Amino acid sequence: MKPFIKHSKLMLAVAVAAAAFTGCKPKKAETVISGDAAQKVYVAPGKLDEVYLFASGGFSGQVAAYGIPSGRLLKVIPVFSQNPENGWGYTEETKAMLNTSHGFIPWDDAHHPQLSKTDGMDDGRWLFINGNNTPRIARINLATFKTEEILEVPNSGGNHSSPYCTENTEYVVAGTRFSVPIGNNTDVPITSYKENFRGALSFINVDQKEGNMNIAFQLLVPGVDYDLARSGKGASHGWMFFSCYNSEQAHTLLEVNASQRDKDFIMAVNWKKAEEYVKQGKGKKMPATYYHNKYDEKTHSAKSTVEKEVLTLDTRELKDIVYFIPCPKSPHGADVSPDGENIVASGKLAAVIPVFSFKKLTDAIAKKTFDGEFDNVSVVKYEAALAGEVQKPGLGPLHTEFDDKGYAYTSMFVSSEIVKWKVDTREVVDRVPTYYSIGHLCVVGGDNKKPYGKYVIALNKITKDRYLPTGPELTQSAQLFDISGEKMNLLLDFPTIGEPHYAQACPADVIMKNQKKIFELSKNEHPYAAKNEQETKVVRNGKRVDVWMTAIRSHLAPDNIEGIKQGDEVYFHVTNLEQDWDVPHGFAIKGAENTELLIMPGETQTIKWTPKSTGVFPFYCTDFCSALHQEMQGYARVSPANSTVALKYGVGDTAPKDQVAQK
Ligand code: RUQ
Ligand code: CUA
Repeated sequence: MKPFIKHSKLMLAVAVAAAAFTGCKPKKAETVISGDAAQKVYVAPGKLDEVYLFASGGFSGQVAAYGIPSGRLLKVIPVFSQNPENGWGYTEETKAMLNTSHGFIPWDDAHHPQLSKTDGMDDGRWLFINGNNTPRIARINLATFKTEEILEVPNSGGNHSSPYCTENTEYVVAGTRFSVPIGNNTDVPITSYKENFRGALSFINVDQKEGNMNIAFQLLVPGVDYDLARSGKGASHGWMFFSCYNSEQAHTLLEVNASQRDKDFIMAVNWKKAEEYVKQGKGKKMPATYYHNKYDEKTHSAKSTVEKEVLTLDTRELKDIVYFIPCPKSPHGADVSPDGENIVASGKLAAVIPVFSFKKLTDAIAKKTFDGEFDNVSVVKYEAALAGEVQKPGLGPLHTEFDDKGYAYTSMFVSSEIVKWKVDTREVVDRVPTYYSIGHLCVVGGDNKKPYGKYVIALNKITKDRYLPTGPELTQSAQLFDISGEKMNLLLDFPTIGEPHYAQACPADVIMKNQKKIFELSKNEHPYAAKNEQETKVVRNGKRVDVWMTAIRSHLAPDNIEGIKQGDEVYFHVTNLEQDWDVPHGFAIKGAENTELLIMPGETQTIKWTPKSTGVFPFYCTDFCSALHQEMQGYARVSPANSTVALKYGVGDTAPKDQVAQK
């Protein structure tokens, strides 16, 4: 059934390699830093960095933006996890962003940030990132550095080969890592993997104006693990390349059982062909329940919609959409050279790095130079698609990115180094140790048609002795290398939030040109916005009390509220009236059980408060906003449930005056 691959008994070799795979330390932990390294990373106070680095927080579920070369942390952008700093996922407006078909899921494991592309170049519009565990794709607006949309991906498990943009962000592509049972009967024995488990590769259409995402179609593909992907570009525009492991189709002890074969696969996907089939009506609608959450910048609020079906194309029937290329030993990264001609596949347990030629691949497909089929997918002969192999690259190749001078940089997990090699000759020209156990790496614009180059950033798994110790958990870290010369030079270690799983970097001006400084108050369509102090009010509706509040330097309005009763649900809707850059206000009230607010200029945000006792409760602004920030405070009085204290509110002259004590 699988004539093209020898079943060799490599158990021992695998065990040895796997033992080594836990990471080893280069012999010499102290590197010699050349004298000018400090100067190269020194960004003088008041000066701006040259490059933005967007790194995922890995298991933190967030994204962080850093300046390069300084390594300064600029902002943590909350995505999949609640963030009390700014109320993300706690405020009434943002809670819906974390809705899924599994309920409200306020965390995830985020792996691969991906900058949107125009003509194969980072365009500074959006940053996409995958939620791995509860499969979702998020879109961050880079004008505001806010997460604007989160789309759940059905039929997926471990949304890992994801998200990858096509050349003009026609699609964001999300492949499943785990194959799972799909369709109407998913309650099947795990041992029926080969019969019942399938992979799904989702092509998510991106609206070019607003960025809105929708699943255009899903390809149903053989049941293996789809690990990583990259889009074709230039010569290979219209194609997508996925690395696949577990071609053994094992469902238990994959460490051993998925390392049996000499070769797994790269899957080449002709998505232009898939589009044709969709146009011809060959897609089938499949029932599927998944959430689609959108944050509207006008109402400053998120809404969830529940989608009920997904269009699928079955590659068992539509055979000329996908092809397998054999690829040595558990491939991890599948990366495409700037011209789109070379596909670099890194086998975690392989001794060489195979580089496939897009031209040879398409010739082989045209001539049907196949070596049988795997689960109804044609397998192209290895040699027929191969441009050549990088010999003796190091141990444990994972990921490759490219510079502007024709070189590739591959991360080596086991030998803990970056290896530089020439793309056209595949000869290794330099290697440099990383501290320690590098996973991904990131060249500035390293997946673009014209990479910016200059720096490579190592995203390391272990820091051991590199920083002051902080108990059992040490900081996570990245390392910056200068790649402008022949030799790579280490410049800087810098700590990161969470696990810096993967990162993308682009020149600062690409991002800076689109920056938004305020939200226009006149365009605020939040239903509870108070656009000036005259519009502030407090309204009771049964047990619900809504407070239309404003914040401006340096008072909140209203700042005296009476007539709230125990058992009430109080909603503070706070509008920041400022129209100046960098003047947020905060809001907190004693006993608030969820979070504080941090409200940007022109924005309205809401906190729900259910006072648990009677008394007078102070509230105040939490963001130091002016010399009189400390005066930006007020009181809410809470009376017993049966009290007759009337609802009254105001500020200054309008503050409740008939303060005769009521019982
Ligand atoms: S994978 S360390 Cu989750 Cu991006 Cu290669
Ligand atoms: Cu507003 Cu402090």
